[in-house]
Amino acid sequence: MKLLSRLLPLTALMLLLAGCGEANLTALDPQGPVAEMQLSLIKLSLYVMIFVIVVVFAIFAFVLWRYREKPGDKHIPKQVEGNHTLELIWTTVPILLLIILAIPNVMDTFTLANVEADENSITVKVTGHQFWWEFEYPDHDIVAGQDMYIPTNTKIIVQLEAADVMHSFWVPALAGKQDNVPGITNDMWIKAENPGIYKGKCTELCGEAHWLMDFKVVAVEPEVFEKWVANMNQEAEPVSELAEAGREVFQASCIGCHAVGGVGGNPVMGGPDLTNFGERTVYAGFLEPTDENLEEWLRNPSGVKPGNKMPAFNHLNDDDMKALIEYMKGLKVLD
Ligand code: HEC
Ligand SMILES: [Cu+2]
Repeated sequence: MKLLSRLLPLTALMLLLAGCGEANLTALDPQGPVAEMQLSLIKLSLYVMIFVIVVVFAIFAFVLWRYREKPGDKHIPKQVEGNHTLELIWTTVPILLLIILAIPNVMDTFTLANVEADENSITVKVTGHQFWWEFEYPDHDIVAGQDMYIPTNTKIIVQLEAADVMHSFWVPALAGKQDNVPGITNDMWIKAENPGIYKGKCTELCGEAHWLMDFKVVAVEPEVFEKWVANMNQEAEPVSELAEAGREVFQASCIGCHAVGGVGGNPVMGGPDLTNFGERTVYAGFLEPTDENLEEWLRNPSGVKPGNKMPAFNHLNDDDMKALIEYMKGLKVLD
């Protein structure tokens, strides 16, 4: 009963922590060959460790029981020094286990380090900024913000860089972490088997809003990717008169920092490319995509995401704000 009362809170805690996992934000449900390789290495190491623990504890328990003190038996056991057979066993078995671990580890390390291009691979330069992500496609002359679009079943060569401080690129369903370091390019590759939206996080403490520096890898069929590429260098037509008016506000206040359709932006103090902003599933990396959230973001960005570098536009009147929001929601490239 006492044991049970101790185990219950522990079980409750475990269930609670299990609930912390977000869909897609797990390395245990791999969605591509890189994550699959890494998970199989994790599993292999785990099995080897479990084997060692079970064997050691079994021998330990047996010896405790077999050589326990027996009532009345006061004689000193036979004193032995060294045992060749035992020594041979406990030297060879660990060596064998290490070889079992080493072979797939070394093989996979080479496979994972191979960032050589193949005939249909695509290169994406990923730059971490405080506190957002930039995805540049040098072969296609495209820059995208926050959402990294990739075609399915295609090798994506990822070149990691940082604009300010260190960040770290992690899309658990597709691959393990790799750092973005200022002045250095770190290479890795990923591949997604199925279309889907895979969540990513910055995993290097990079400042106040580090924990909100989320992004998405959006894997789409190759035909959809072609369409995306073709449309990312042009601005969507405003859908209404209101959006047209919003476009003017945008041209006057925002274009100097945010590019749309390849025009505008600022490499030093600018923010994410907004060409396909209307297709974001979250705003600024983490906000539910509602008009209210967008307005709150525009009026008081650092109240929503502490320490970020976007200036507040609280001076915009209600009409301009409404028009601007209408325009921004219409910035789409896929429909
Ligand atoms: C001085 C440069 C600057 C100006 C001017 C500016 N922004 Fe930004 N903006 C940023 C930066 C930097 C970020 C990234 C903030 C972050 O998430 O850390 C950003 C982020 C955003 C985002 C979130 C983007 C996303 O991909 O989810 C939106 C929306 C946005 N800005 C809209 C606007 C609008 C509309 C205007 C004009 C009214 C504007 N910005 C003016 C710098 C600027
Ligand atoms: Cu970061």
